[in-house]
Amino acid sequence: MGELFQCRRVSFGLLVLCLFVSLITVPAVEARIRRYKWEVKYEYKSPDCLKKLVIAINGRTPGPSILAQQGDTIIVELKNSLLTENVAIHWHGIRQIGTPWSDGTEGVTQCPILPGDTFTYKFVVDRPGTYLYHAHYGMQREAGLYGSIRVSVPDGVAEPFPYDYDRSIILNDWYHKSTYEQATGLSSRPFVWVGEPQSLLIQGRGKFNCSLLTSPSLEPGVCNATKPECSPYALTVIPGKTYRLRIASLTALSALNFEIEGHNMTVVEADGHYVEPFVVKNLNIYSGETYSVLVKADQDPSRNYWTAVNVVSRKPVTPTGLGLFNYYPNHPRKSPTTIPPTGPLWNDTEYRLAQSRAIKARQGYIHPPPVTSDRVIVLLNTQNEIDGYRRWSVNNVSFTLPHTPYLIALKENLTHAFDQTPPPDNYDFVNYDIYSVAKNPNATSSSGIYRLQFNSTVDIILQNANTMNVNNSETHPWHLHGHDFWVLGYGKGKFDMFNDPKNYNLVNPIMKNTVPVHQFGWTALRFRADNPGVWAFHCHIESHFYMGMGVVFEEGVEKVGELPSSIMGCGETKGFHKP
Ligand SMILES: *[C@@H]1O[C@H](CO)[C@@H](O)[C@H](O)[C@H]1NC(C)=O
Ligand SMILES: *[C@@H]1O[C@H](CO)[C@@H](O)[C@H](O)[C@H]1NC(C)=O
Ligand SMILES: *[C@@H]1O[C@H](CO)[C@@H](O)[C@H](O)[C@H]1NC(C)=O
Ligand SMILES: *[C@@H]1O[C@H](CO)[C@@H](O)[C@H](O)[C@H]1NC(C)=O
Ligand SMILES: *[C@@H]1O[C@H](CO)[C@@H](O)[C@H](O)[C@H]1NC(C)=O
Ligand SMILES: *[C@@H]1O[C@H](CO)[C@@H](O)[C@H](O)[C@H]1NC(C)=O
Ligand SMILES: *[C@@H]1O[C@H](CO)[C@@H](O)[C@H](O)[C@H]1NC(C)=O
Ligand SMILES: *[C@@H]1O[C@H](CO)[C@@H](O)[C@H](O)[C@H]1NC(C)=O
Ligand SMILES: *[C@@H]1O[C@H](CO)[C@@H](O)[C@H](O)[C@H]1NC(C)=O
Ligand SMILES: [Cu+2]
Repeated sequence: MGELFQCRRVSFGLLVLCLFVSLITVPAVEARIRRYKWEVKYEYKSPDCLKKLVIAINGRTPGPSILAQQGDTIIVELKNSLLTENVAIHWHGIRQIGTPWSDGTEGVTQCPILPGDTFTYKFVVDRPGTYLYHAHYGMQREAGLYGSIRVSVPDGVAEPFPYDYDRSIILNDWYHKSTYEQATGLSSRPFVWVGEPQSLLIQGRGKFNCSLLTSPSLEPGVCNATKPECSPYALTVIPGKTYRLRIASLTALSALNFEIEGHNMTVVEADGHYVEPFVVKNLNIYSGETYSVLVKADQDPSRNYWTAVNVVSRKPVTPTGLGLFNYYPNHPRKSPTTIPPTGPLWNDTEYRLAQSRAIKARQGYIHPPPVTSDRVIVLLNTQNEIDGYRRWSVNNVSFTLPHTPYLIALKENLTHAFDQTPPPDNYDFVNYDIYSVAKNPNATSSSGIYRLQFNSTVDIILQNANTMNVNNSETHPWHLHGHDFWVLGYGKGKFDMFNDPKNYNLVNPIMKNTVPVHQFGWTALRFRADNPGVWAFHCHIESHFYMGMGVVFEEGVEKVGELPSSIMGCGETKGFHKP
């Protein structure tokens, strides 16, 4: 039986009273307010044993976890102590219904938070599930500014699967070069690619092989494999118990595969939605996605097992990231003597496509999609150049963020703040060969946005294509702000406007906020434009978004309440900032 939640805003932006209604009982649950005081600061850390500058929250990376219950109001007072750098934090997977200004997307929903300033985010977590937070300014996320959000069901509500313990694990890739050096290379002519990451991190810990460092100028101890800080993450389990692992990926580049040696996993949640359970040996996970899997500690308890992450979809250069599945009471530092899992073949696109297709909404928790849509937007993903600068484009338009955030520009009628010409809804799909190197050396860049009819149903077809290298296409995980969308289907090759929609899953499609478009393939999504605000939709690969791989949707902006002046102060909004 599905639950039904009724939330009523009793005092705008302050308190949301949620009533949980079931067929049997009607208990009233008053939502709580959870306050956090965070200071964002550069610190020296050694996540993979090499000491470098990272951005930490209250001294930690990953930052503190937000643990809340459905309907709670989260208040984060964020102090920017970066000295010379702006910041903004996005609450990934939280729809921000009624609070679009708290989405944390610099240039879209707010001005950046200046060094020394304190900014308060305030929003309601209206659905249970596994979510994330991370920096959304420049390429700052890669510097370590991220963490997890876990929203539990209300008291007295049972989840549709039993488990004994609940653990959150964030997977990441890790670069030794600073985000500045990477961003500079990406926006240079000639182009300097960031390359593959040096390490893979499990819950903020990895192990770089210090012997690979050749620079004689390094002071001793800069790379130190015995630092406790970079000892492998140990997940300690009690024999016989079942663990819910909330696995999330916030990689800058890599698609990952997660595996626990000798243990199967049952997938039960994706991006905050219950999944019709299915068993996997290993799980593909793309940047911005979250999954819950159930694992039973039912193997020989006399030893520990590896947890392993491997790069898939790109030819791996980065070594396997390792952690320990530690059976109590074995020592949590005792490595198994077995060979760690190497994951599926990195280039097995069929395997990844099949796993994507296996993710369906759980019986009893299906929210059926509208059967038709009002508008179809096809987004061709290509790599190209603008005046010799390497870019990513969508329908030949490479996205650039305006200096004045859209939300403010639209509410205040600042029509000069961004390009008023909307980007195209389509591309020349009759003549465009998705398998050949893009022949468009001069794409255009634009800050134009898609304006959606409020409450209309919108289909998005993500169409992948060849990059600027022969026979090469990349996996792009697309993330939508402010919404969950139904995943109607995945396909290979060029989307067929007439036949492919006939095979859409309108029965039990999963709802998600992040979805991959596989190499040379397409992915079809549907959502209802019912959340007043301005929302980014972009590739979650840090360098791709930085290079223009994104779009912005506006819907019902006239319904948005009065904007807080704290989000203003940049671009054309300087005069609106009343401190
Ligand atoms: C670390 O790198 C060195 C130098 O290339 C190599 O000899 C050694 O086997 C590597 N160690 C591991 C654990 O991979
Ligand atoms: C490496 O780290 C260990 C453990 O913290 C410490 O005892 C040792 O002195 C460090 N080595 C160097 C060269 O700094
Ligand atoms: C994992 O699942 C596969 C396929 O269902 C099965 O053959 C295998 O025995 C399972 N392994 C474990 C450790 O349960
Ligand atoms: C996948 O890559 C391996 C080497 O990494 C190669 O041997 C194999 O032929 C590739 N398979 C396909 C289908 O391209
Ligand atoms: C912006 O324009 C709309 C529509 O013309 C109008 O209703 C609204 O009052 C204007 N807002 C401001 C701040 O001028
Ligand atoms: C992109 O623009 C170029 C140059 O104007 C044009 O040749 C190409 O066909 C366009 N590509 C698409 C997919 O519309
Ligand atoms: C691309 O644009 C540049 C600068 O506007 C121009 O010099 C060049 O000829 C153009 N290239 C092509 C292939 O159109
Ligand atoms: C949005 O559309 C749905 C379906 O047509 C309708 O039930 C709902 O009342 C509409 N909501 C608003 C706010 O217009
Ligand atoms: C690209 O792929 C096609 C089809 O698989 C193949 O015929 C061709 O030789 C490949 N080209 C290169 C340069 O690898
Ligand atoms: Cu991408």
